[in-house]
Amino acid sequence: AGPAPASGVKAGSGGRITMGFAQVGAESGWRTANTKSVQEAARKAGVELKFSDAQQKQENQIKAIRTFIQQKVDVIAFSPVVESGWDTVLKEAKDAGIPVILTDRAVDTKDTSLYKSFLGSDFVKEGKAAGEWLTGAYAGRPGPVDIVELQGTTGSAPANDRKAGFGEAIRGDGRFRIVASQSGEFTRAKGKEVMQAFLKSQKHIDVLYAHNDDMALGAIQAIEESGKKPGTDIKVISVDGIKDAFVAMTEGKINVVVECNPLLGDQLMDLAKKVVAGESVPARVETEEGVFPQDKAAAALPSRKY
Ligand code: GYE
Repeated sequence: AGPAPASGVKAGSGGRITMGFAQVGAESGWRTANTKSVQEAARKAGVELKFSDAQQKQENQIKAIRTFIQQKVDVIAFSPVVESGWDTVLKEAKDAGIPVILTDRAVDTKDTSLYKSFLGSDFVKEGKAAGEWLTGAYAGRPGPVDIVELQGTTGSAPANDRKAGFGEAIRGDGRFRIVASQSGEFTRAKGKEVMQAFLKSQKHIDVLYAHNDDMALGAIQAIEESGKKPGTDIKVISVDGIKDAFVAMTEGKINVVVECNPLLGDQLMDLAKKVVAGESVPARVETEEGVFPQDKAAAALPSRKY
């Protein structure tokens, strides 16, 4: 016997609610932690989870959502791989009377009635925090400061917003110039490959800004293989805060990590139960996160949960 269903929850199968969850993929350490969090939270909350992995392809996510609609799940949650192109399938879910919760990444639809809530981070704020760390680190020092940027998945909310927030933070100061910027698709392999290309094409690089830790870790390999010291010869700024990045910080190879919390499972299950019960929920639920410069890494490492 599983846990008793929350009162007022629609009886899908024996009182349990069924959630269809369309995940982006398994591209990063962040994503792996996020998937685990959602699966464990569903088990704890007595929610029957239908889980689908889209392998970073929007068409696969749309297919998964259509399957969930056919299966008449009680609620659909998904982390949209890119921001645009969701109106049709979200309309289909709405017409079928199935509530949708966006987790982690946002969509750019103007019609906010197409989903009940968004649960995740403020990626613009993360990008800004990354940029502000940089302007602080170079306070009183001469320029120019040549930056290369490894962007996340093209068209994804975290790539768009982390770029925008960072740009905003450095814009007012002419010393900072982004000399090359390209997608590393949020993966280690691609992060390494693109960094190798940057190291060949750019005469001088002061700073690497990577939109996630996995790309930073891949890029660090490329920097080391080129005979340079990551963290010293090239400063490294990254986002997420996975354990491997904290280890790299303690080794002096990453200078700062802006945290992005993937452990959204419990909050998601709470929201899901409420929307299925017809209760009102906030349109946006934001997670709390910090900034970890290198000198805080060793103390923080043992308590990192992902
Ligand atoms: O930063 C990255 C992952 O959407 C916040 O996706 C998430 C991002 C995360 O692949 O590592």
